[in-house]
Amino acid sequence: RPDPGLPDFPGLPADFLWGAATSAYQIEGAAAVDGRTPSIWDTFSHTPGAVDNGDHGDVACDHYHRLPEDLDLLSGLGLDAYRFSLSWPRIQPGGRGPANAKGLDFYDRLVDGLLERGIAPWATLYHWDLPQELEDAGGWPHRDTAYRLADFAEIAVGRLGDRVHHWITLNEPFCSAMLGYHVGCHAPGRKDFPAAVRAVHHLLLGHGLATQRIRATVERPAEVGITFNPAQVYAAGDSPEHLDAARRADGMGRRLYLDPVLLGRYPKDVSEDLERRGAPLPVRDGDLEVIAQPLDFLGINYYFSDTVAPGGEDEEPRRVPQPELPLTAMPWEIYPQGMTDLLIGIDRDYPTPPLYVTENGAAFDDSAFGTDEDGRIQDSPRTAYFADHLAAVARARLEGVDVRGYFAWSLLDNFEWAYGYDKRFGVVHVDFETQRRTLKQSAVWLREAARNSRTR
Ligand code: PNW
Repeated sequence: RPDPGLPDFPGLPADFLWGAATSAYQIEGAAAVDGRTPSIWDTFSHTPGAVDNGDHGDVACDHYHRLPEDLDLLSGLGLDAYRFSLSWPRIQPGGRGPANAKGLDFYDRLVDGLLERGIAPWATLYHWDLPQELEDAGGWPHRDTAYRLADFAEIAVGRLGDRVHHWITLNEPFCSAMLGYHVGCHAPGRKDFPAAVRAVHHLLLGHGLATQRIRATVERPAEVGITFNPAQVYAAGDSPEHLDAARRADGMGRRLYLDPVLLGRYPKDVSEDLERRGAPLPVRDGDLEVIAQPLDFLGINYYFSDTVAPGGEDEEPRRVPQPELPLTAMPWEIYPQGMTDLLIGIDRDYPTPPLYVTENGAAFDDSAFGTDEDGRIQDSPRTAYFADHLAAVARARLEGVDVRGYFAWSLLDNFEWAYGYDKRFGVVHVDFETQRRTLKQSAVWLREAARNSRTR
């Protein structure tokens, strides 16, 4: 019988996949251990002024040295799947050449530990930690980097593909390209729009090449997908100018990524716009066939929506704050219906493979919440965020969208990129002085909600 106070999600089937997610640079630490070389995030985070409080991932959650404890923690949450990423500079230092045995051994232990505990491993190949040497050779704006990703995929899948059956090539190429090479708030911190547009194309090319390589390497059937964070855009008004601003924001934030991968072509309005802005997509003959490999699933990360109006910088659409919406600590607006609309829109606009929400979650100032008698942080706003967004996923399913799972971001409080350790997304609290882990109430809620939905 469902516990009182535990919401039921009538749209979610009993075999819905419940998981939690992390990424390598955000949790592992052990930055210079066992042959790992620097990634662009090591360089960037050690650049004065780049990350809040001068934080970096040298130690992070020290997950590399605390693997058994963290696996037990995860096991205690009773989830079906764990999404993690592989550190490229740990597995293939410098981004070229032979594999580093000690780096691969770590992921062997991780995967075996998950399987022993009955948790399905979902591996992301690239969650932003490009080997610095590849950046020095030109990074993602340089075409060769796409081929390097395919070689890395072969190493990773060659070693783990007998046990890992779900592979995600890229996490959020929008962030890698636009935040890394245009806005400059993420590694490598460049501010060069034409370079960022070249990065978009080469990331997607790398995705296609890696997908081909995974399928050529692994004997057992592997499911391959990619994770996007497509913008969910609303127009702030009805005027033709407003609708045009929304079209452009949707073009740069959603269609620029989904069209090539799912339709095999770039959106014409967007590529013309990019040419006009002196930032053409460097497409060569045959690239789009590579990029549009059939996929087994599509990963969607959702945190917030965008409402836009004309008249931003460089004639770009401008984001209009929605003051009636509550905020997380980021501060990001909380709008669960945006997730329903996003999933329905993707299903409507594309021939989509099965969808999975590969990230969703919220940062809150946990120090403002009390603790219960078990020492658990009473993070009810985070629990409410999960509950409201799972309800939003359930509504999309009831509308016929084939969304099959949900990964909470994140298992642990971790290195939140440009914001460092102050922004806490974990369902497990981490004391970064002592490395002590403590469950938050949201973790217990997730466990119970998953169990409830399975036995309904
Ligand atoms: C995602 N934005 O990043 C990443 O996949 C995670 O590694 C990260 O910790 C999580 O979301 C929370 O931020 C994003 O500025 C970073 O729009 C920035 C943005 C979106 C997603």
